[in-house]
Order: sequence, then C-alpha cells, then structure tokens
Amino acid sequence: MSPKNDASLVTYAPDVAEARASGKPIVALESTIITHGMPYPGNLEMARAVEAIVREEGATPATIAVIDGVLNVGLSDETLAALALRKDAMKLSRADLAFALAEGRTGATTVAATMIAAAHAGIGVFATGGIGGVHRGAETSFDISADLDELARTGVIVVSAGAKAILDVPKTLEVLETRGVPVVTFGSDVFPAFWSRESGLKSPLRLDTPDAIARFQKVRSAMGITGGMLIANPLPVEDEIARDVMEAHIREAMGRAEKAGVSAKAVTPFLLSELVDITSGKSLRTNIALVKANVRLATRIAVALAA
Ligand code: PSU
Repeated sequence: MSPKNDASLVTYAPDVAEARASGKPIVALESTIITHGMPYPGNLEMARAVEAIVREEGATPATIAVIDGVLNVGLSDETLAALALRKDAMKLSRADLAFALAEGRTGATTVAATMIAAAHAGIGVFATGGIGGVHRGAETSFDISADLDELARTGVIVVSAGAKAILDVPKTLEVLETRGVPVVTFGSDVFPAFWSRESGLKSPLRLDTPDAIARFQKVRSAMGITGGMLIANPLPVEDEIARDVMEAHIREAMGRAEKAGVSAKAVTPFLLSELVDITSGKSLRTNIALVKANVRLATRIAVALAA
C-alpha cells in the first residue's frame, strides 16, 4: 500500500460516491456509539434506524468506521451488522485514526475522528448522540475529550443533544467558548443535558430553523472563519429523563467507575453501560430516541445547506 494513495486509505459506499459526485446532501454518522456506546442488538437497530431517517429526509447516510485498515465512508448493511457485534474494535480519535489505517486495524470513530473523516470526504454535517467534553474531576484527572479540540479546528457541523450529563457541562461550555466554537441550541434558550432537555445553563446562541443554521454556517465560511459548530438539540419531551433523577443515577455509575478503577478512554463507555443497568434499560431507550431526533435535524440542515 502506498501511504500517499488516497484510494487505498478511503473507500466510499456506492450511494455515498454517487451523492458526492452529484452534490447531493450527505449526513455523516459515527460508529463509536455502535461499538462502545450501546449494547447489542440495540446498537444495530439504532444504526439501521438512523440511516433510514437520513434517507426518509432526502439525504444519503454515511456511517464512518475503519475496517481492516481502510476508512469506510458509508457501510454496507453486512459490514454494519458485523461491526455491531465486534468486541475488539478500537475507539479511534484524532491521535489514533491514522494508526488504525497504517496498521490494518478495525476501529470505530468517535466524534473527533468522524469529523476528520467527514471533512476529508467533503461532508459538512454530522449527527451523534452527545459529544465528549470536560469530565467531572478534570482539575485532577486532566480528562478532557479530544472532541472539543476537533470542534475548534475542523469545519463540520455536529448535531448532538448537548454534552453528556456524565460530564462537567459548565466547564465543557467554557472550553468551547475559549476555543471559539459556536454553540447553538435548536429552539431553546437553555443548553440541553443529553438525557434531559435542560442542563440549567443558558445556551450561548439559539436558532429556530435548519435554514437559519445553514445561513449562519454560510456566513462563517464567507468570513473565512474556520472550525466546526455544535448544534445542541433538546430531545423530545416524551423521551426525557428528569435531570435530578438522572443525576442520582450518574453519581451511582461514577461510584462504580471509581471502584473499578476505570480511566481515560474507557470512562465514557463504562458509565453509559452502567447507566443502562442502573435504569433497567431506560437510559438506552432515551439515548436511541435522542440520536434519532439529532439525525433528523442534521439531515434537514444538510438539505438546507445543499439548497
Ligand atoms: N453519543 C452517544 N454515545 C456515545 C458517543 C456519543 O450517544 O458513545 C461517543 C462519541 O463517539 C464521542 C465519545 O466522541 O462518546 C466521547 O468519548 P470520550 O468521552 O472518551 O471522549
């Protein structure tokens, strides 16, 4: 393999290649949420359902992962199903995306790595559940997700349900502000907290339509302002878990993490998995519902950008 040959590093699913060639809207989707964020088979059901939502809303889905050393932009259903079952997939971020390509490994892309892949493929909009951020206790652990730095440098719109409430959300917003990342809450003045519609924190910016978000992004480009943008989408009311109820569950999950000595990359997957156990599956149903809502909004933004 010649490392300089893009064709040997990246492969596009046929419908993604066709959409790229004809300038049709594409929505990038990540894969860490599949391999590290949710248990099987809910993860596969979610991955299939969100691809269907993108198509229903008039765009092409591109789920991104590294398969045997090749960056796949768009996965066949067979590959998606196989990935959802794999226990050994790496969790790839900016630091190790190219490592997996160079070493022929298989790995799922986080928000940061999916942004890099999307930008490389010319895809401007990406939907996930919730971004990584500043972890609670970061003042001693220094655990801050690479997702925040990626938002500052890579020009992709990321639609999420805010930052996961397992994080220190005020500090996460502070870092985003310092790094010059626009944080726009869709249809609300309050920044959401993933499983809950409200974090109790004011959203830095607010926009109410996909068209307005597309216009904002076009003006940023026209001004030569680089970097990404975070769209925070409060989940549907009927799916939310009240903030105080969720907070008690999070504290319990964090206690378990401390006991188990979990650190670094393993923290987020561990906490998400413990929360599914603590809430008897409710946090998973809520997670799936919020991802679906984010994907729908992301697709509407991608369609507005392409118009
Ligand atoms: N959204 C979800 N579930 C997830 C994630 C997002 O609903 O598991 C993943 C994303 O891939 C994100 C990662 O980049 O969690 C954050 O991991 P960390 O805190 O280790 O940076």
